[in-house]
Amino acid sequence: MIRLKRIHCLLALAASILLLASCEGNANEQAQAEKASSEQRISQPPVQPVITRDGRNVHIAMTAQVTDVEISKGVFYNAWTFNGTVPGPVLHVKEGDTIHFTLHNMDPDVPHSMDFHAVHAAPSKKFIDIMPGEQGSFSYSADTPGVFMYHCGTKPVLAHIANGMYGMIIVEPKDGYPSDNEIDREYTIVQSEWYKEQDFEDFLNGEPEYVVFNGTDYSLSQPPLLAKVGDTVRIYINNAGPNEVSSFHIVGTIMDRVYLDGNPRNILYGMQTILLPASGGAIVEFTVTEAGDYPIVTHQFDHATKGAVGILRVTADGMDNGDPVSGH
Ligand SMILES: [Cu+2]
Repeated sequence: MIRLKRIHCLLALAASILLLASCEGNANEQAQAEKASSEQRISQPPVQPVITRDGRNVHIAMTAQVTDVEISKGVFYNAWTFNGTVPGPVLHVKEGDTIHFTLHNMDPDVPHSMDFHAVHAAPSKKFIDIMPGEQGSFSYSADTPGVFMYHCGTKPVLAHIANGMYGMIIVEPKDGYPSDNEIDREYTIVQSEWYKEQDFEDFLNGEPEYVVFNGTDYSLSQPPLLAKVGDTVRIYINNAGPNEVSSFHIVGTIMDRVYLDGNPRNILYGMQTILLPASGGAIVEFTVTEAGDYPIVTHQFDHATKGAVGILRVTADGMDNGDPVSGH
């Protein structure tokens, strides 16, 4: 198993031995102290993002941090996160806004960065690494409406996404969606995979241990999502991967409208299942006509069985009736 967080310590140890051969004892002590400190499992409390608006300028301040997150009941993963949660916070901006983004890297060991799929930007200038303990600020305009992934883009990207550094940014169209006035309820779902903790070999060649919605294998069933009979429901969905596609499906209904990648011009009608590539997003809308529990799944049932199941509970008054969830 490769412990990525320790690579720099090993490099420091190697450098110390090469460059300070005459002080071998001191170098070894220093390297060992660094190694010991980096091997302490830290868990930094979640820090709330700070988001303020000034006209068409949106200021977003986020953290990169190491935090234990619960991925199944009683199962914790020492994750690399944005703001201490996986997925990171859902960001909302409007088409035409300028995003002024600041990333504070609280991780004591590893550089991190931010890659917004919602913007045009030179990655070599705007998605650059922020060193441990430092912060960086970047500005970009959000000119394309949609439902986009954001993620850490630091190499190896696979490790940073598999360890939890991703989330959803919604760029609302300047004129809204054609169906806005029909929507009664909205939810956001990010699908992703969990592998063996901090195990790059498993990220690369293994199978996910969990495939989840919103970070855990129970987040959308305990408690269930809710709707009232007759409601039209909108779900913003994004598949963070890092490796698998999603075959997004809601049992017992048909998606009346789908906006692929959340663009109002990419509209499809009457869809049973939508394919979301890794990083892909969509808005799905449907009307629930009968009371009951509607499972939300990826129709790749190995992945659903590994956790990617939610429940939309539809009741006469839209309140939870407290029944045990019934689902797939
Ligand atoms: Cu990162």
